[in-house]
Amino acid sequence: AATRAIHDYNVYHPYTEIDSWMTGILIDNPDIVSIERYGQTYEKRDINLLRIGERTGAMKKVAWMDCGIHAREWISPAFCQYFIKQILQEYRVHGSRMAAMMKEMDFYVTPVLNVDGYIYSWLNGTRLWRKNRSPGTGSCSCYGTDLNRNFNVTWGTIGVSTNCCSETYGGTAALSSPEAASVTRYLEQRKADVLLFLTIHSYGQLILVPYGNPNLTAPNYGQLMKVGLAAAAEMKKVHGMSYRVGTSPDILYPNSGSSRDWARLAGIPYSFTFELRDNGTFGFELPEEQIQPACEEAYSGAMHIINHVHRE
Ligand code: ING
Ligand code: ZN
Repeated sequence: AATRAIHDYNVYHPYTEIDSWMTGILIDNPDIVSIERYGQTYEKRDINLLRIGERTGAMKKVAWMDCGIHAREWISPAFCQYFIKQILQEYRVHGSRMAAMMKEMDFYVTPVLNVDGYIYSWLNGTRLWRKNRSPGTGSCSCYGTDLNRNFNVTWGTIGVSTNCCSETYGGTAALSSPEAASVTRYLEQRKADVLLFLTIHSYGQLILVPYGNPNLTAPNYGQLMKVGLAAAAEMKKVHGMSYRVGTSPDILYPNSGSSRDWARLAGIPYSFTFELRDNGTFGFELPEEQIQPACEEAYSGAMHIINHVHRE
């Protein structure tokens, strides 16, 4: 531990640094943290999550969070790092709410889901890469499937492209990407215990609820909106920033094949997409000075939702 550099949460990190940070978190918190490799990317890199919670021996509820499904949204992996640091710090405070919560609930956090894409976005000239890094098929020579259009929920129907050069190319079939397939396979096994699915994107300052397909309505839509609006109110208190709440067709445009929609359809009761800062001034290239305030407000929104689902 003495030789390990202090991790700076206020800068963006290349994947190798996030990977060693994960190991460091494990070494520093072996009593409540484990690392689970639940899949591989197209380029055969491991997809890892950190499981965080007290080992009680009893059945526990699960809150899922994934970051970095879209490569260029760098504030998203930065938020997962901040989130993990923060919940560990709060857990160590004797008698804290987090200490009590971690007896009943585990956090499963994937700091970077689209590992290949994230690494590619750090190379020269490809900062704004979004998709994964699978090559096109047949006569199409562009790279990448949009992982957030590749899940098995009204796949390929709306707000998605069949052109493999498009930023929203949905892939050759539902779950044609190993990344979306890994998340699906993993959660199908334990979805009965998963209360919350929270997937982190940028930008736009939104809290999106299911469904992206306007023909579907979540049975608990009213409850999702109520909790989402309350989370947005908490977020506004932190630095005065406004986050809009709703389905993507209500707020922007419809889409299909997103992980949020799949999670709700699979039976996970609470499923949200966070679109973090900003509103377009810097867009995906959010300056590092804004990492901390963006994470602070997102944390208060996420914790509002987590406290709610934990009380349910
Ligand atoms: N946005 C998400 C996307 O997959 C989304 C979610 C969908 C927002 C449709 C609005 C409308 O496109 C980003 N930023 O990735
Ligand atoms: Zn995104």
